[in-house]
Amino acid sequence: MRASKRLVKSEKSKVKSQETREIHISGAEGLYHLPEIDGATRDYFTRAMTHPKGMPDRVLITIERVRQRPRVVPMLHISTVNCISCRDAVPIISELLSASGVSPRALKKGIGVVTAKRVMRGAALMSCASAIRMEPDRRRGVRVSRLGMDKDSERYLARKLARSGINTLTVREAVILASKVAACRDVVAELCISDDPDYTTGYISTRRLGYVRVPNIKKRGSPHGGRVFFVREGTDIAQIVRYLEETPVIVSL
Ligand code: WAQ
Ligand code: MG
Repeated sequence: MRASKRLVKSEKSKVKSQETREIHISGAEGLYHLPEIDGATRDYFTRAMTHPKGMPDRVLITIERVRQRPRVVPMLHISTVNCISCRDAVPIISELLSASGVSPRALKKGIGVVTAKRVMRGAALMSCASAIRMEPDRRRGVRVSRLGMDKDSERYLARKLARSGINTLTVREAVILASKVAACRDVVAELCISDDPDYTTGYISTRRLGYVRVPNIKKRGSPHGGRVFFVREGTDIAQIVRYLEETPVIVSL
């Protein structure tokens, strides 16, 4: 699902390039069995129409048959760091990502992406050492799709999150996405900040550290956010993009 809104005239004059006229409101994707599709489509529609970023004037819901058997990847271990103010967030993120092989340059540029004025629909791919942007379309980014979780793992995850009072669709979907991304050998780490103005918890994730939640990663009310996947230097980008966008993946315990 993808919901967007065109800017009105007065807002338009402030933006220089044509493509920025459409703003991204929300997007979501999943893997479903045929009998679930009717309900899932309605849920996506409701989400599109009730998003805190406003009312969209275009909602696209694409349904595609997937013939390939999904690859099963492990769910990341979940933890939360103590971060009481957004001033503390950068040092915390820096320490975690540096320890995972992200260079200071890539770190700085990556933070720039997730705090930039213009919110991308997908994620940036960034070389973890040279900080070069690698995604084919830098305006759109790479959209992770065809991902889900098996029912048993979903129940386990929901119970686990409920014990910490964080059993929300937002967290469950983020854990699933981060687990699919982390299972890609050529991705070193992920950094995520929600673009929802009132959602101030972000995360960093790596195969080794797992899914590390960072509360107060941004100021309340900020409409900025995004995702960066730091990739191994000199890797086959087309192959990574194909995995993220097209390979069906089920996250499991
Ligand atoms: N593929 C790639 N990038 C995406 C995708 C996707 N499927 N979905 C979202 N993004 C990018 C895009 O640039 C968005 O602007 C940005 O991420 C944020 O998306 O444990 O809700 O859906 O409490 O706003 C983190 C949960 C929630 C932390 C993240 O992201 C926690 C969230 P949002
Ligand atoms: Mg959002």
